[in-house]
Amino acid sequence: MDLPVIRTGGCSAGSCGSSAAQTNGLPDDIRRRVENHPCYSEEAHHHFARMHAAVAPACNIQCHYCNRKYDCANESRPGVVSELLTPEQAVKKTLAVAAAIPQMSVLGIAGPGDPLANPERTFATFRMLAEKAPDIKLCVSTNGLALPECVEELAKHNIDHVTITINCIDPDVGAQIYPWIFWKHKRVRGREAAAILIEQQQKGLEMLVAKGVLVKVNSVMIPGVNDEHLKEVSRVVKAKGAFLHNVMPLIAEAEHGTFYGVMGQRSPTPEELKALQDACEGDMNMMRHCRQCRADAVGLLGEDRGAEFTMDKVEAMELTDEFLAEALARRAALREKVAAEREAKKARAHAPQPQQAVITLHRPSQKSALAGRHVAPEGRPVLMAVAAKGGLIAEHFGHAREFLVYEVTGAGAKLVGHRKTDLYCAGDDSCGEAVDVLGRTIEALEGCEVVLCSKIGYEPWGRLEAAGIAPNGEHPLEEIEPACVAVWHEMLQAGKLAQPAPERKCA
Ligand code: CLF
Ligand code: SF4
Repeated sequence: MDLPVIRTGGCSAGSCGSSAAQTNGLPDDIRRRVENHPCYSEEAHHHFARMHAAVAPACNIQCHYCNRKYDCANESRPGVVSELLTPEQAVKKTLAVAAAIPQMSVLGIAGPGDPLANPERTFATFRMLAEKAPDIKLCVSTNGLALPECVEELAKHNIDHVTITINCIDPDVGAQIYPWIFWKHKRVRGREAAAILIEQQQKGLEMLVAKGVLVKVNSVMIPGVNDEHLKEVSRVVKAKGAFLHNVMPLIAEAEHGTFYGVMGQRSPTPEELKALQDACEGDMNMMRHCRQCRADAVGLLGEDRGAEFTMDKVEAMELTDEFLAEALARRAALREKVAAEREAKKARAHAPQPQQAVITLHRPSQKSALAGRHVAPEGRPVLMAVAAKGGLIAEHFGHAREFLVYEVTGAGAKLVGHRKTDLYCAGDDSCGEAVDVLGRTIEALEGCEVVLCSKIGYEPWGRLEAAGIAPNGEHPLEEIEPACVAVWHEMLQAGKLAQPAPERKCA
């Protein structure tokens, strides 16, 4: 059956996502559990893929940012879930994807409704897949209403990663987000509904943490409704043991037919989103690389290969035991290769950096404490957009579908978000139509001062410069963070960081 969908959050309304993605400094057992998960580890998202099995059509609540005739708000990118799958179909599709994409490490169930409002279908899918492909991690994203009664079952199925979409802990705020819930065979509305949902979410979070399950909390930032309140949400869920918090922007367009879309509720700007994520961060892991995936997403975060794996194509494949064993071996080999590359990267990162200033000290007492330590020079932070592939600056400017945005200082480069773009260069005769697309791409890069890419054409180079963004193609195939820091140092030496960021001109 074809199921058109607008998604607001597969991982429940965008209920999945984070930059805890910082895995350094974690205890070994936790690091091992997240290092190949593209959502729980920022570094992993450069190397590993996930897919979502759309087996869960029903939902037990209504969110104002979701139109279930289309898709789940828990994963907020508008689009259609083209196929609703049976558990058997979902397992076959997962095996086919995992055979074709050795980076595949996670199967998530994130909609199009709520996975735990469809427990038989959800758990049957996980059970069958675990038998056929035990190396694939299982992941689920829920609004949390049915979570407490599902915790035992989740643990029994070895589901180690659970995302709960928590948009509020105050029923008065919740009443502005959730018009109703379906609870104990009745529809409950308004503040009472929000209070029940909040209680279930918090209880579910505590129960999962007590079981040792890694919990990520997704929150949809709704300006004027819960934006300020999310700082308190972040503090509370962190105190209860959530591993990661993912604050995602509301997507509300009238054409999606959602309440917020129709009522003209605005989405946050990238600057507002970053400011809130920064405010929530403290010492909590914040996810900054979430792509608000569809409930039937396939591939690396930021790419969608779903069209390659429609059920008619999957049904035509013969997945013999031998074929599946070979696929399993290919995935294992890829994981070993990535692990070796990461070790090599870590070793390079620990080597002294030529750009860093070394303190030279004269007093003996200072020498003993500080001599030889590297100190980052001072200069203002710079936002840099990167056309990336596999953790490297490996994408042509005109081929980039998105740019990763890093905040760079002398101390390092930190991923703070991404900007989607229409493809500028289609590599065909459509170039004549591409000029407006380039303008939109430049607009999407608002706030960035530099764009790093592997290559860039003459025309976009000039347009970027005219808009006050410096194109940079001097670090092709280099690792992102060191290259960004090198560019920052060049800017520092050129005296560009003494003044405030230049004002942007119109693209
Ligand atoms: Fe899917 Fe969610 Fe699992 Fe990831 S997505 S169920 S945790 S495997 Fe990831 Fe997608 Fe963001 Fe979700 S990028 S929307 S956070
Ligand atoms: Fe839609 Fe239900 Fe997901 Fe809310 S929880 S976004 S209503 S599917």
